[in-house]
Amino acid sequence: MLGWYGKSGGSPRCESPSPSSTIGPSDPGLDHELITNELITKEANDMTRMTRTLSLLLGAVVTAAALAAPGSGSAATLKTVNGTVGPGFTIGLTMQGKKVTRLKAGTAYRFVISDRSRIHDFHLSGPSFNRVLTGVEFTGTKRFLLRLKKGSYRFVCDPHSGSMRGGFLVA
Ligand SMILES: [Cu+2]
Repeated sequence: MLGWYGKSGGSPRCESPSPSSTIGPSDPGLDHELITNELITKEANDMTRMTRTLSLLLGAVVTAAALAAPGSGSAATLKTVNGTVGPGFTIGLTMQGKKVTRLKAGTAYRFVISDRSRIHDFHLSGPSFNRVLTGVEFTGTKRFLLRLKKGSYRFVCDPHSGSMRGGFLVA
């Protein structure tokens, strides 16, 4: 029925819409990339365009990614890590509702940090990475695109680092 139209064998398959190719240049000196909300929006637009262009090729892949990260919207290939601090004396990092203990090295994750208190901050550090993602005075949500290298990472609220702390492994 499909005849020549359905003939297969000629089209190279795209294994995956590699996030690294759309996020930025792979500068060997840049182990960590930090991209602001605005750039994520721009990237999402690019992704939408690319997805439309390659929709025939990538259809199956995009569906799989959407299943893996429900609710992540247009940047369906990115996994979201949710960080929260406050309003009580709590700090945590979860992915799809589960506590984060391990992430993949070299993979880009979207970190969405919700800071619900003016007395806490969210400070993430690890191998050659050290950044206060949300400051003490700040309340609200900030988004970061992070690609982390192997190692042990910790996050703390600096004013209360004795009790408000956690960590995860990147491998
Ligand atoms: Cu605190």
